Amino acid sequence: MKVFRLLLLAVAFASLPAAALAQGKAPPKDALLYFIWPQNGGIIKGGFWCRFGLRNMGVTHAGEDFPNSGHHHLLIDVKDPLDVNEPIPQDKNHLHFGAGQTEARLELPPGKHTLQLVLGDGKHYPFNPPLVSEKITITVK
Ligand SMILES: [Cu+2]
Repeated sequence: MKVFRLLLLAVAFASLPAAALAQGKAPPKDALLYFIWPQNGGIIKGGFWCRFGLRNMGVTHAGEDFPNSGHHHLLIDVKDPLDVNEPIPQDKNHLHFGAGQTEARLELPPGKHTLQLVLGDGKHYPFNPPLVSEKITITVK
């Protein structure tokens, strides 16, 4: 009887590591993150409003942990791949919209720029697999 009980314990512990290591939450399969504006290849004069689109998930504030929701992040001219095991960096190339904003006024220097949206959870981690928009290129005149 004792042997049987030990065996049960071993099974219970064996199933723990996978759950403990899971970092990002999976987004719903039909979730879609996209730019409403600007569009890929767009030519823009001066400052502009960048508008974020999200389908089949909700927008919340940073720090909030509701299921199937997160806040927007805008990656400007970022070439490094996204690490789903690390929070999204916070600097002039990685903008966080932790108040639940769905648009931002941008003033970028003239030239070509890439923009990409990433949805992050309440702790600023990307989902896993990451929910990202198409990376678009715009030209600022
Ligand atoms: Cu964030």
